[in-house]
Amino acid sequence: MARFPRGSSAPHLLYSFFNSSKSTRPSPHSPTSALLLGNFHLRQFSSSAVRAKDDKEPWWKESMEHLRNIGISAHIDSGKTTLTERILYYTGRIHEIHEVRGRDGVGAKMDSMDLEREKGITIQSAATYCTWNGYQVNIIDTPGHVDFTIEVERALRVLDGAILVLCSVGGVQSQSITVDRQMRRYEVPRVAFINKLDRMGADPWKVLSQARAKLRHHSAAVQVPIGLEEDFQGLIDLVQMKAFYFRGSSGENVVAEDIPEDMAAFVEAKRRELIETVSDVDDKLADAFLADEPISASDLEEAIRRATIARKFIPVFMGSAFKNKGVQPLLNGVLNYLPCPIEVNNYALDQTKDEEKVMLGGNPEGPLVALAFKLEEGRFGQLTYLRYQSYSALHECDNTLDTRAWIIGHLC
Ligand SMILES: Nc1nc2c(ncn2[C@@H]2O[C@H](COP(=O)(O)OP(=O)(O)OP(=O)(O)O)[C@@H](O)[C@H]2O)c(=O)[nH]1
Ligand SMILES: [Mg+2]
Repeated sequence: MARFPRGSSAPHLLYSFFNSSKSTRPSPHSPTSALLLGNFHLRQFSSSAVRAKDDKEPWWKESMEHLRNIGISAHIDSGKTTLTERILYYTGRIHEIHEVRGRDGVGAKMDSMDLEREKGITIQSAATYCTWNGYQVNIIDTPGHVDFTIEVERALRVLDGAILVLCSVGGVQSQSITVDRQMRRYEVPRVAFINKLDRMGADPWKVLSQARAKLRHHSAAVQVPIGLEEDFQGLIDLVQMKAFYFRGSSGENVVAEDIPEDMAAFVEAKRRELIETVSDVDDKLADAFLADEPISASDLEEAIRRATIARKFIPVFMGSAFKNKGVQPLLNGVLNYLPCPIEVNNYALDQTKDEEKVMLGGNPEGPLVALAFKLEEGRFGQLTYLRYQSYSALHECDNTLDTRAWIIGHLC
């Protein structure tokens, strides 16, 4: 499995903002303007394990490997914003946790609009970033309400991977089916997170079988909860075969312990189920499984990564964002199982060559190619959110453009 050393050079931010109030028209002759943007959903994936190694690795490769662009999507009220708040807290981006509709009246960081705070729902997608174990993770928290589906759609076009949140009580709902269909349409590899294990009636195994039946997920749990509802205490990792507890006032101290003896048989059965499910779609793991060879944690982790990036498998995580349990292992799962930008090949269409497909492999050495995926009226004028696909020409204060929308900004 691709394990990367810590402390690499800071990865480039793939989301950027520019103020379009200083617009000028782009040159129609620039190489970039010849590309018809907006076709990034034509994708292919290649895991680093199967990608041919270059003899001489380019300067940007390591920083790209340390980057994840992910979205958090699901039906309404499943806990996406609560989960994002914890992610920002554990990664040090914020120093206090505030709840959606919390008693302190402050509200979660990502629901920044007054109306969002008043209603306690997310209305617009919001982008943020954090660093975790030396990786930069760019995150888009999307709304779950059916009226704002277009916001999810826009976000999914520019993401390399996603967390699909499911409620352990409500299970798979009609909006979960819609969001999952959107993820499928944009070919986004995903991990699932079954949230709210602390709630009365929580049943993650029922939700997992619903996801298999209703969403046709080829999936298996990579964790087993220790207790449920009020008794929910921690999680057993089926790859590492360790029990994790979340101590401290906000669950910030993750403590690894041995698996409780009374759960050993159940955990063994669930690990076997995980290996069997991944073996169905991964030949290398299947060979080891059929030969009855011992399967190490790293063998299993690599196989899960290959199958997830190939969109043949969905690893299922569990927890309770509200009770501060299970968020850090989920973040590790994002790094371990979701692709980095150079494992995703997006395509643009070259207008000068009869819309010939041009592969954009996340390589920053090509001409500047970006998709303006979201416009927002802010205090300082119109903000445009860009996803860069290649950008060697990009320097501070460069003029940059989106040929389709005829927007030019001044990056400063
Ligand atoms: N018991 C419990 N409640 C939770 C959990 N996660 C979130 N909630 C609560 O569920 C409600 C909705 O949470 P949000 O984080 O706003 O959900 P969301 O998915 O972002 O909602 P939308 O963006 O409006 O679709 C809030 O009252 C949260 O406090 C959890 O793990 N357990
Ligand atoms: Mg929300």
